[in-house]
Amino acid sequence: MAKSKYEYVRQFESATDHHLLLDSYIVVRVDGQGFHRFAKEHNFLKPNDKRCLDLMNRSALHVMKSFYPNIIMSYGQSDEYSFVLRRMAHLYNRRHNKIISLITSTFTAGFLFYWNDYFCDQKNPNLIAKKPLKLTQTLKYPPTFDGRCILYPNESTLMDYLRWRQVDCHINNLYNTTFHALTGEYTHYEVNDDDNKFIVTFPYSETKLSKLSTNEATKRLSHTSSSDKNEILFTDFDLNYNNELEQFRKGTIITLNIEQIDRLLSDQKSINYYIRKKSLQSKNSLVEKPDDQQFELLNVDIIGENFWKKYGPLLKLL
Ligand code: DGT
Ligand code: MG
Ligand code: MG
Ligand code: MG
Ligand code: MG
Repeated sequence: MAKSKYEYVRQFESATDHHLLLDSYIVVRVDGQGFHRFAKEHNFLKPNDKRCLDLMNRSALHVMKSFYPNIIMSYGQSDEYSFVLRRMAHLYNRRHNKIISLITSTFTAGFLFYWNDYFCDQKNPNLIAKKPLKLTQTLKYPPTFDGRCILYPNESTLMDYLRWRQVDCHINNLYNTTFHALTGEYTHYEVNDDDNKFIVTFPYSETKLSKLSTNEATKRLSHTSSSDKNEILFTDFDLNYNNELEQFRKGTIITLNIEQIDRLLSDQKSINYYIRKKSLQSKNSLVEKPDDQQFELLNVDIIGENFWKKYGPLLKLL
């Protein structure tokens, strides 16, 4: 086909679309834009709206399935999710612009697509609230996410990156839990042993405890340590922070389950070949899109060594 005289402008693209360094871990982190406002406008429960966190997990799973087998681990908390690409991932020739924009828009599309499954009460039978929740069924405006791409040169910096996000989760969640207990807006979740449903209560909204204003609560918490906050929760509110859901305290790790990891490890050669070739026509059953059951959602500590020992094979695969 004849080229038009305007074709030359394509050359300008190369200046801004670089290829990410080979043989290094690519982490893409997406983060809700202005979610402070989004949470308020949609009456999110405080400090944690499990519906939103579950929806974030669902959206992340959608990303992992879409980009399988390039992403086999991710970590999410609050309004953010980090996706770890395998160091030899070769999707889109590791083009920075493609990777960052596709992962971010795939996540955002998932968040919108699955919204009703979590925020429409009739469809989310796992949550039982002790008083009617304010209607949040309908989106008031389209939520958006920003995305960034970071390269980590080795296993230990990658592990420290994930630890950093989990420490952030812990610090913010302890702060927010204490803050909203002080203001009387705290929501408590308990798992019903009989049917594993979550019972939602609002223990301080109708107590006689004097509720602090936002300013007063901020002042009360300034210069307090973690143990001060634990103490406030325990003595003033009879609340043991360790009994909060692990999902809130630790965030969520999504990985392939151990069998699936072993399966991939046993055929590293062909899977690596596939990743390099990016051939979607491959007949190899290993690269068939996995179903939801092949992934695991974990709310566990990733700061200590235990997780990394148990999931050693995962690191080998990364
Ligand atoms: P950004 O990321 O710079 O555009 O600004 P934000 O407002 O998204 O701030 P960010 O990402 O630092 O913090 C997340 C905000 O989202 C924070 O204000 C708390 C809110 N948020 C996230 N999840 C929940 C939730 O489950 N319940 C409530 N009430 N708020 C939440
Ligand atoms: Mg941000
Ligand atoms: Mg945000
Ligand atoms: Mg955030
Ligand atoms: Mg096109």
